[in-house]
Amino acid sequence: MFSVSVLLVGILVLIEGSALDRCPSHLHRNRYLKTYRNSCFEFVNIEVGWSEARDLCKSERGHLVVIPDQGTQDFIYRSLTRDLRWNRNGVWIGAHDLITEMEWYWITNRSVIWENFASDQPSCPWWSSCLEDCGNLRLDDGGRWHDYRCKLKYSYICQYAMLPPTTTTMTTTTTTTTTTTAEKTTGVVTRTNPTDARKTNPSEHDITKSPSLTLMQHEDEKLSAGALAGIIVAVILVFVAGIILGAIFCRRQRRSKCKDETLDTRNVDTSNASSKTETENLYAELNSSTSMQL
Ligand SMILES: [Ca+2]
Repeated sequence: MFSVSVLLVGILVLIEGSALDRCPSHLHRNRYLKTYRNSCFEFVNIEVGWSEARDLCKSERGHLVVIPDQGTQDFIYRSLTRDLRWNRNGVWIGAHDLITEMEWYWITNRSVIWENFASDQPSCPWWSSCLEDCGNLRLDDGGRWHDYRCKLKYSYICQYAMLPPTTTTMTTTTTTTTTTTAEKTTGVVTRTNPTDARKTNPSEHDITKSPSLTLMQHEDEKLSAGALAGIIVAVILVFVAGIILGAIFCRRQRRSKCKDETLDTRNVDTSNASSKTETENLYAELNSSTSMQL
């Protein structure tokens, strides 16, 4: 009896959901909520002062938008102009110099390193009281930044950290069993999802991990390989025997044919000799009769 069991384990990693699904669940899903890299951005089209905008973003567990590079700047400007057709002249961003004049920080307490201020911005001329401490992205100046008085009212953009991607690991186990006896051969193929199996029979998952079962599977595979090799050798032997028998048969057929041809040739020679003797006898009788007449 041969018993063959093959255990296949596949691991499928699925990353589910779109980028918007990774935004905080309390945010409204609409055209004003967008994603870029690992952040969600909410474009708020109501006009408030900078401090109020800051507090509103914070109350939603976010912060005023931080623009650390050209890529983010392009995303914000493209969203406002091309996608949302923003009908305001400017929006509040998270840059400010509220702590120390002309030392600009983001709302996240990081220094403003990459910046997109207009050529004459930020400004603090000697004759002014330098009250312009809040950053404003100007749509009427190609998206460049200006420092504005924080009490002015503008729309604003809140930024939120994306939730980590959802990763699901699914393990699939395939078991094939074949049993062969002298009287009959039975093949059984079953596919088992271990997740379902654990639900119905918790102990089954542990059995598949048993070292003794793994050893039995290896022994079965060895037996199967031996049986296959035996079948191949038997087929080769039968094939070779057929070739040899065929060659012997053909050789005998050729010999029989040659004998027949030789016998036919001999019969022809004998017939020719007999005809020759009869001709000679007739010729002799003719000569004898001619000489008697003379
Ligand atoms: Ca200032």
